[in-house]
Amino acid sequence: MKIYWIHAQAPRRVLALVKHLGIEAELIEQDVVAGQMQRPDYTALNPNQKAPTLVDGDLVLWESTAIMAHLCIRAGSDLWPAHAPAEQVEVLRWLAWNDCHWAPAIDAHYFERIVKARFDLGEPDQEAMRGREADIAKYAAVLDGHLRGRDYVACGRLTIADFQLASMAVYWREADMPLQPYPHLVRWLDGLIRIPAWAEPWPDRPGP
Ligand SMILES: N[C@@H](CCC(=O)N[C@@H](CS)C(=O)NCC(=O)O)C(=O)O
Repeated sequence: MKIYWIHAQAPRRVLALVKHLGIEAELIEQDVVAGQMQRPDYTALNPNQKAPTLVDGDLVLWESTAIMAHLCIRAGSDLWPAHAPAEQVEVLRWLAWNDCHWAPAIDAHYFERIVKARFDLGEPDQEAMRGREADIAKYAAVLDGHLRGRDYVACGRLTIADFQLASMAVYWREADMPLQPYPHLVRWLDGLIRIPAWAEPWPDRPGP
């Protein structure tokens, strides 16, 4: 099995899961700055020219959510509840909520503060971050309310929904995301970081 990745939040979910489940895979970093994902051989695998991409025998799969589900099925892990339809619905609700509401609310802070610094893309655009703060307040309140009395987002245990929702929010302090007023959300994020594979997901460097 091969997994193509870059140092960014969607591949981070997949790399953390690979490590957490002890899956054997060849992890191949792509040079995003050199445009490696725009090359024809990579584009043939992933026409979006993004990471992650998984190749498992004849299966070529992109979208980190689908890749996480595939890895769980292959490893027999209930982080994706393949044999429990009601739990699947519960996890799917949060995966969809992430992609439609939570990620778009927090991605400006993640991009402006984390990605720009990582890839040397210049100064953060304060206005871009300020423009998202109303949405952050709205959706952080939803997640915080849900996490009151819960340690995980779905099914009362760790699932791929936790990795999905936390992949940008894990950087909330460095990214200045205004999440301090949401104690249950902060407790959940601080709890996840005690999972070794979540705290250190990268094959080639320490830290989150
Ligand atoms: N929805 C996709 C997102 C893929 C994506 O946007 N990947 C980003 C990194 S988080 C990427 O490859 N960016 C590099 C680029 O756009 O050139 C997934 O979950 O896999």
